[in-house]
Order: sequence, then structure tokens, then C-alpha cells
Amino acid sequence: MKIGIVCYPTYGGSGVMATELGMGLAQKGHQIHFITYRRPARLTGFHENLYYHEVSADDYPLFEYPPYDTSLASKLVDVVNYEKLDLLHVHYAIPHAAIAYMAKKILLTQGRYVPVVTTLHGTDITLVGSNKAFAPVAEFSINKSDGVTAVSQSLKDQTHEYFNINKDIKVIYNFIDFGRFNKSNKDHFKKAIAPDGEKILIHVSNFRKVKRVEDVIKIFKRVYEKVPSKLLLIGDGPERQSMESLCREIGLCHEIRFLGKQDAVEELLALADLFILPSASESFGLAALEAMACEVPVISTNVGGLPEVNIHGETGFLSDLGDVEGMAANAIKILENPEMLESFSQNALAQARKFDLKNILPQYEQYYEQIIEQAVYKSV
Ligand code: GMT
Repeated sequence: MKIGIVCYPTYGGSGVMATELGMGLAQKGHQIHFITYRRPARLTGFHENLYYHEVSADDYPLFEYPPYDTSLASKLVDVVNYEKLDLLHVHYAIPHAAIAYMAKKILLTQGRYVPVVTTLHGTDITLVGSNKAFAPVAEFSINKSDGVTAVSQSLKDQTHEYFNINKDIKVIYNFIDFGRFNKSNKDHFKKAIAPDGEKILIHVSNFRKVKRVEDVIKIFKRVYEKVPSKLLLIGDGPERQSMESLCREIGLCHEIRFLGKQDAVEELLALADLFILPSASESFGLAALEAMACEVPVISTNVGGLPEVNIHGETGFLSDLGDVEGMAANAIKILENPEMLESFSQNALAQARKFDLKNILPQYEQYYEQIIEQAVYKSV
């Protein structure tokens, strides 16, 4: 198949998933065209069957905001026509589903029907989509997509709760590439970070308010009082500055390391003992899955799709949102009990295997085939 993929090219979960999906499909022989405003962060090196088309939102003195939507729609029309794409797969409904609909309508006037699959990732529904400033367009464009997928059952349910959706939403879970995420031996790194054999706690996010990094630090403070430990904070975003200030206030700067954005996050996960994810909202929790693939148990909230990934009492523990005491107590329970830590690590790996890329990619391929087949009827 010839597939066009639209996504945010950043380190965010939706962009990461879209990129990994494209690379996986290209490896299986499909022709994949990324159509994005920058080369996706995880799209490094050369890949056979993989193409990148950059969308440039040209500026003009009249525009306060360069019209990205118009530039992307025009680019989609151009790439679909020139490359004869069979399908467009857009990730994150806002604004991509609406732009794809516009491109589809333009292409129709030129005699070409290109089906559109929209994948809902989370905040496009839970935070942004339900906002009145976007809701009517989000609902309309989701309904106008030829196919819609959600990354968890919870996100599917929430989409139906917030919007009037008149079509079936297919749940296709996020996935993990075990070729990249696995427990490699990083003892030399571990010694540098925790020279006296301290336990290593880790958190990876985009440091947005929804991730509640403040809770991560509060949990760590309680753990540190009982168990010799270090905390690694990976990623960057709007909350980073105030989190650095918080670490200074509580006097734990030497035990907490801010490592910023990291390309080889799997190398850091491989040396961690526990992953902390106290998010206020999480459609799936890809960061938790990446940790689990590296045999790291997870302490998280029980919001959104997290209970579909992190199994309470097996791969880690789930707590109510904001229950810092509970999450700290659970973390201490695992860290103080070597047998529990070992069995949770193995359970985490076994659970992560359910989301192996090798099992999820064929689900997308079958879904594309089904949507393309239906589109043939629509176009005649
Ligand atoms: O809000 C974010 O964390 C980024 C966002 C994205 O689209 O880049 O992540 C969402 O999509 C990820 C991939 O499907 C999911 O693993 C995250 O759980 C989801 N984030 C939220 O729902 C908050």
C-alpha cells in the first residue's frame, strides 16, 4: 500500500507512535510518505520505502499566525495526486482530521477519492477536543473520517462520552519495538548515577501540567526518606523550571537529575528500578509501556487507559489521582522487597509483550485494507 502519514513531528507520544508505525510498515514493504512540518524526531537515518515531504507554512506580513492548515491541506492534495497514495492516516484529530477532510474534498473535485483514517491519541479528545474552541470541528471531522481508531478502550469510551460519534471506533493499542526497548546491560551507567547501589526511580514526560511532575518529586521525597535512591527526570516542557525550583526548595538537588530530552531513552530505562507516572489524564501511557518493555515496574495513577497497560498488583500499582502518599507507599513496598521487585519486573515484561509491534502492525494493515476496499465503493 501507499500510505501518507500526518503527525506532529515532536517527541510527543502521538508523533512517536506515528513514526514507529511508518517505519514498521516501510520495513514490511509498504510505501510510506510522512507529510509533516519538520522531520519527525524519531525518524533518523535512511529507510527504504520511506519518504518525507515537508510542509512549509509560508509567512506574510498580514498573517499573525502562518496558516499551517492551508499549507498542509495543499501539500496533502499535491502528495496524494503525485504519489498516487491509497490512504491518508492522520494522527491526533486536531487539526489533522479536519485538514485531511478538506484535502479529500478537493481531491474529489479532481476525480480522486482518498480515504482518511484518523487515530485519536488522547489530549486531542480529553483536553483539546472537548474545549469549545475546537469541539464542533473535532466532532465533525472525526465523523467524516473513513476510519477512526483509538489507542485504548478508555479513549474510545471517552470519545463517545464527549462527542456524538456516528461511526465505529476501532481500538488498536499502541505498541512497542522490542528490537529497541529491552533490558540491556548498562551497569557502567548505573554505577555513575548510583555509586552506592541506590535504587533508581525514573520519570519520562513532556513536563506538561497533566503529567504532574510535582507529584513525582513529592513521591520521590517520601521514598528517599526510607530507601537510598536517586530520581532521573527525562524530558522537557513548560513545568521544568518550576520543578527545578521545587527540588532546590526541598533540598534534594543532588539526588534528582534533570536529563532533558534524550534520544536513547531506552538506555536510561534499562538501568531504572521503578517508573513513576502520576498523570492526571493518560489515554494509554506509552512511556509506561516503554519502561515495562525494559523490565521496569510502574507506579501510576488509575486514570484513562493506564489500567489497560499497568496491571495493579502485577506489573506495578495503581492509585487515585493525587494520592502521593499511596503511590510513595507502593513504591517503597516494591523497592524494599527484592522478590517482589523481581517478579513485578518479569510481569511487566510479559505484559509489554502483548503490545509487541509484531502483533499490532498487522491490525493496522488489515484495517487499512478494509477502509480502502470500502472507499472503492464510495468513489463509484
Ligand atoms: O499529551 C501527551 O502526553 C502527548 C500526547 C501526544 O499525542 O503526543 O500523548 C497522548 O498520546 C500518547 C500516544 O498515543 C499516549 O500514550 C498518551 O497517553 C497520550 N497522553 C494523554 O492522554 C495525556
